[in-house]
Amino acid sequence: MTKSALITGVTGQDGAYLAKLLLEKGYRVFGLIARRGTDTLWRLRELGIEQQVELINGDLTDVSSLIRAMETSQASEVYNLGAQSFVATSWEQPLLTAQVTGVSVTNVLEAIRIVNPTARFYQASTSEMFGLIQAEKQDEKTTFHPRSPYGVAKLYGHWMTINYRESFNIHASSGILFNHESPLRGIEFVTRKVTDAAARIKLGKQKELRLGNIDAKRDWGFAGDYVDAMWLMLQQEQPDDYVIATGRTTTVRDMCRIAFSHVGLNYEDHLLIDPKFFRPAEVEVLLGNPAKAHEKMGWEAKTSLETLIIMMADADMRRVEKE
Ligand code: NDP
Ligand code: GDR
Repeated sequence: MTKSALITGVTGQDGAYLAKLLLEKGYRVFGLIARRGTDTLWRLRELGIEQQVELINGDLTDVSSLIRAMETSQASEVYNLGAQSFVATSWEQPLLTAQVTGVSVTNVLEAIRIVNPTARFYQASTSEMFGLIQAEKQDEKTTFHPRSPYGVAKLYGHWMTINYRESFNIHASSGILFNHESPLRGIEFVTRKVTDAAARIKLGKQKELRLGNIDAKRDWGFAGDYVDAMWLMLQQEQPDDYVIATGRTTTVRDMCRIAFSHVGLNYEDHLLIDPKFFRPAEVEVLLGNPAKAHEKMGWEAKTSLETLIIMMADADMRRVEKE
């Protein structure tokens, strides 16, 4: 029988890649779509799957719509990727972030409990929960210390996932994913902001790039590799929590260097530091240890940062050229 999956956040970066992966595996893919004033389907269109994903209207903050989505989709796997996911915005809208990124996890878990408690659940947790890091390399046992309202909201969702597993025996897993990027990354995130700027400056459409803390270090991987890990988690006999990362960390500065040199520019000629982009509390460095995911699920990151940034810069060159 054909399996059905429900993805919240299907219009986001990960939602699009995961939908494609599940369609390739023969799933019927349902996606929760929130009402917006503008078109949000561009990523599904870029991957050529807009017609294949079955969209269900709903919002993470409206549990009745989630119950309906569970009933309509008859999903046996639910991937909760929807969130207010931009860290900087979480200081400007902390309560919205708490509702959408935090409390809504319980809405989804409740919809599962009410409609089909045998459905398997994936929660999109994050390395932002480590925040002010308590170990040089972070793994599943590292103590959390979130540094933003976003990180705090995600930590609530992480613990509710574990709590529903322990309380109701729901097959609920939490993927603690480190930063992952792609040509489908939102323009507000630093990698895409940089590759887009490199393309625009190269093509004479922009002069400078303004960034905040370029000494911050991140463990960056490719979103296409990371959605494999989400699926693998729900295929395990037992639900569990997994760190998903590359095990390498790089400064924003060096990531800029890679992007600009790929298009034949020197980033130092164009970069300006703008305090507007500094955060009230910064996560200075993140570095994940994905050993458990490798040992238990055979997962590992396949794409280097250089390959990833070049893929993104090339995609942005093509986009900007077409404008
Ligand atoms: P995006 O910001 O690209 O996508 C977020 C998705 O959530 C969009 O589809 C958005 O819909 C949807 N959404 C927002 N608010 C609501 C709402 N109220 N009701 C229903 N849907 C809503 O995120 P990513 O794809 O990058 O990330 C996916 C998940 O993984 C997120 O939860 C993120 O926090 C988490 N994560 C991401 C990491 C990364 O590096 N990318 C790392 C670790 C965790 P719309 O398009 O309509 O706005
Ligand atoms: P992050 O990603 O906050 O790690 O969250 P982002 O790309 O926004 O920032 C990474 C680092 O770059 C520094 N930075 C800037 N960031 C942005 N966006 N814009 C700038 O101009 C800029 N200048 C410097 C930031 O200060 C930060 O240190 C992402 C999101 O996808 C979350 O949803 C996810 O949970 C985490 O990754 C893991």
